[in-house]
Amino acid sequence: PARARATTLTRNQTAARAAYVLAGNDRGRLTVAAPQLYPHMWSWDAAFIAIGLARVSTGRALTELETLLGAQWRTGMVPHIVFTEGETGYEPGPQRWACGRVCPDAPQSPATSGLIQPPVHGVAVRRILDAARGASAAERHDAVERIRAMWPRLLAWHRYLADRRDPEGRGLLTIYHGWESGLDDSPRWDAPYADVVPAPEFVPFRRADLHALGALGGAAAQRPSDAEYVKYQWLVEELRRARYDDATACRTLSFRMADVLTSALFVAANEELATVADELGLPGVDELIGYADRFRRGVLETADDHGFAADVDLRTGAVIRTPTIAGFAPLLSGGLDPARQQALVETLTSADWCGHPGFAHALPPSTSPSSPAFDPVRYWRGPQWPPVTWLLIWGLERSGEQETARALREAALDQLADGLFAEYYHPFTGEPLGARPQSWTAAVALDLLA
Ligand code: 2M8
Repeated sequence: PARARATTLTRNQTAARAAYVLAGNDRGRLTVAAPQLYPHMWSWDAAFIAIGLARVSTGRALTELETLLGAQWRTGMVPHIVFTEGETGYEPGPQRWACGRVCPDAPQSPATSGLIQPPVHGVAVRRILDAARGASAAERHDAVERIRAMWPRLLAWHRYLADRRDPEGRGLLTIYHGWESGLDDSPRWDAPYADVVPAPEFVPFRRADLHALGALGGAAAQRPSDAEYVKYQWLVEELRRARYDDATACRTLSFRMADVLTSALFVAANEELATVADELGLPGVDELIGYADRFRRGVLETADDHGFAADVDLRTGAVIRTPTIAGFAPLLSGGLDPARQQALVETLTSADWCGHPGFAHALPPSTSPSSPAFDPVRYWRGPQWPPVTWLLIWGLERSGEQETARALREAALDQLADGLFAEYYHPFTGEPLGARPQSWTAAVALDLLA
């Protein structure tokens, strides 16, 4: 495909347009992930959106998290989708999940999905508190009070993850569906998905995503395949049959992975929340630090000699070392010894990753271009994703890798200067792909530009 760079905005123009995009996707108490393709609230999108909104209004940023936590299940689970009432353009919709009907722990209203997503919310809370420091005394007071009020829900969320998603205490979080990883069709899930086989009587429902993206062209090549989608739908069916009960799910599901990237993000979120608790005199500091230590150990135990981390198939015991972005998890959890950290940063900037000489922007691709599974346009199988870039910049800064972080930040700002805020980008042509405008892309742009 031809290079699609139409405009290059100045940084002020980019920030102004990003704020405009978020305002356009604002539905009052929540921001839709993307107006056509994702007309609801998504859990980890909401956290990134809050990180961006914190640069505009800490109050509005907190509203985003309050809406999400308002849909929390009795178990402490924070659902991956909070459905907007009356929106029918997304499948699977609330009827398909039927959470409120089959599971006593699910809220009756709002309707939600029955899955999780990476727990980056604690990172957002920390950023909001930091942003409030520079705000007026009234805004700061309001932010502190609202963080106090949501604290029990944040702690319950982390407790749910530590207890029910790591029942054996190995320091890695279990996911029941590729959707839970946020990196839906990543090649790291190809092998486990081979064992996800829909029952012969299962009738797949019509996909809505291709239709929603239709007007942009090329949708089928940029989204997961039909074969993958049937498996995604079947896993939802399996979960519904398990009544979304964690103990049953652990026995019956045909997909059960220890997700190293989600686990590393959990480490970081625990550390961030522990500093918030410390600063505001809230309960749970030791508990949060305990979780951070346990899951950091879990993440690091999967790392090879170069610090590259791996997922574990909990059904077979197989270690999955596919070269995807998830391998860089230790840059988010921290704790690598200096030699392996240096090796991992060298891998990240090498020609197998950001440093590929053909790339339009030296940014992390979702899958290594040297992997046979790499596909430059298909979703999480190759394209560059701005929120993941943001996470790596943030992780590198926390790991003391300022120079690499700075280079990524500059490259990210160049990419975002097209002002389109696409869901993901073609690594070689710089072409925008997927939905646009995508809220989390605008949000990370706002934060990086602040
Ligand atoms: C994508 O996932 C949803 C399912 O959750 C979908 O394809 O329909 C992923 O990129 C996920 O990480 C993201 O949170 C969501 C909304 O942006 O879209």
